[in-house]
Amino acid sequence: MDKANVSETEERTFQARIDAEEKIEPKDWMPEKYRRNLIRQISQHAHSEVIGEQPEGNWITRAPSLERKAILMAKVQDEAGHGLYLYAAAETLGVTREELIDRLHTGASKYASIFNYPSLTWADIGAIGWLVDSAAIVNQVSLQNTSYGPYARAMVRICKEESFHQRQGYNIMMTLMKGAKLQREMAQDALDRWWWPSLMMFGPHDGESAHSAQSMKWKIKRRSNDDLRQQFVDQAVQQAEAIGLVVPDPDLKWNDARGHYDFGAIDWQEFERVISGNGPCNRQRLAHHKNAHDEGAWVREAMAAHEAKQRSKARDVA
Ligand code: BYC
Repeated sequence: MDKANVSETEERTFQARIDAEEKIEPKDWMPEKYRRNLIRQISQHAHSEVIGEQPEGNWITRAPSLERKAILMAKVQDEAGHGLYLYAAAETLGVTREELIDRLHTGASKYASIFNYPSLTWADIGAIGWLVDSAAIVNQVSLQNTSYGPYARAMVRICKEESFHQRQGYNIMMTLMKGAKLQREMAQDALDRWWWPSLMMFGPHDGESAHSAQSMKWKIKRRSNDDLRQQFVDQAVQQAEAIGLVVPDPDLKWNDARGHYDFGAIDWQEFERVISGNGPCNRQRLAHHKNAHDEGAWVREAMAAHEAKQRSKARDVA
């Protein structure tokens, strides 16, 4: 068999494994495009977790009580952990952490648009936990069944932690809505500002999504962007109503025939602006990450030196 036929056969066998719901593991044969597409998605997911620490980290020193502060610190640490699982999953595909971080810093690799908005009040911490983590859960529950083993397994643990994050966010909103007029207004203002960016988290409409068709065929993605967005809207609207919040969408209406809420048009120009680097906080988020990365250089150097010493000791013993 010539080279082209071998690769055709391998691709057919690969697709058959995917169709049979088998997990693909790091040492298995995979098409180069599958590998690259996974590195793209997993690394952007990892970057989102890490950059996503910034808007919430902004409120750790100003949390309104010791209990809220301890909870928020734990949540932000969890997000760092999610980043680590995901970078490790991406590394199993033959890319180094340095390359991934470099792509983030040069803008070659994206991260979730939502983290380019500022967290202006304490209620934003409620809105992020409630809406952003809800959106993340809806998406990530489906990714627990993604075809690449290390990514799927990372998702299982991440989803468990995200449920606690969502609860703590909703609890903040609930507490504010039981409070004084000023607190209720603060909660409503946070919902007004975070609602539309949360809908954008699911990416462009299905017809406009560049990667969806191939990613669905390879079962990297299990449900479409619009399908997941609809599930999020259906659950969030009821949660908002339950505590007296009003979703900032005049076109929002229950559709009996569809069994779902209809909702208004998303501002895709704003989405494009934010993902191309021109959102309210893009520059600040990247500068902060670069700075933290530079300041951590001595830790990486110390660890590399320690590892080299251990290796040389092991060689001496052998
Ligand atoms: N923001 O063809 P499409 C968290 C890009 S963090 C920015 O539909 P795909 C948390 C997309 O990358 C959890 N970019 O892409 C952390 C592509 O550009 P490239 C974050 C976006 O990959 C801290 C282009 O648009 N979750 O929970 O098939 C505190 C075309 O899109 C966005 C994940 O990352 C966006 N919103 O589908 C609190 C989930 N949407 O790559 C909470 C994992 C699209 O060609 N990722 N783009 O340059 C996914 O599930 C999928 O990648 C997406 C997009 C659904 C996001």
